[in-house]
Amino acid sequence: MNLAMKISDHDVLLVIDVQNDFCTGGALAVPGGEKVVPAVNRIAQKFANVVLTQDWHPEDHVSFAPNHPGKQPFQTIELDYGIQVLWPTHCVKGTAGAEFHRDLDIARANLVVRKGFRRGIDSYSALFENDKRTPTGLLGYLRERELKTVFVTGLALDFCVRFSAEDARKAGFEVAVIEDACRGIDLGGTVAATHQSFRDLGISVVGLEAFL
Ligand code: VGL
Ligand code: ZN
Repeated sequence: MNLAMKISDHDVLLVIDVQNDFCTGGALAVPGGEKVVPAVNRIAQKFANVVLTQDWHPEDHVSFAPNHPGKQPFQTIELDYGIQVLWPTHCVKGTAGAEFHRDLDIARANLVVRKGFRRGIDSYSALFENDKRTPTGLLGYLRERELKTVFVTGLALDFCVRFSAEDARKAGFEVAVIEDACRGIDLGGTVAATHQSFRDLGISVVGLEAFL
């Protein structure tokens, strides 16, 4: 039986934050982060529409633990938009850590969305920043391009992939997360919470084989 999925011109592959700082040796390394690269490259060949996101922070960003004296990475603080995890300094705009992994086939992308560039707001989702209101512009792009189904890959499964998939689903798109083209951080159960949320919202979780 041929399981190959038929990709249409209304489908888009969203590749989240496949950047050096989220790969082995990076400032906020996701275990096995670089392992998504060959999978993403293979899948991307099947899509006419590929969008990359790039985490892109100023050095004084509110999400960086060193900007909060006495705080350690992975502790949380309360901001006006809610609880914020404090991260090691990562993906500072213009640095090598913020560059895409060198083997990522970035030539396949027709759009790169940078996010997290406002000092006072973090942005996990590719659609809305962490205040849930400030748009990145991607929603308008998806609608204007008449894209209907969003396939999500990349890093990290339980943060930026999760919030991007959730926001796309809530905005009315069909959403599928290609799990073996993602890796998670898993901070105290966040991967399990991600799977539960995907079930609750009707976000499909699919395997790589369907695309090969
Ligand atoms: C991410 C934490 C902080 C991600 C980005 O790409 O999942 N996580 N910034
Ligand atoms: Zn970040």
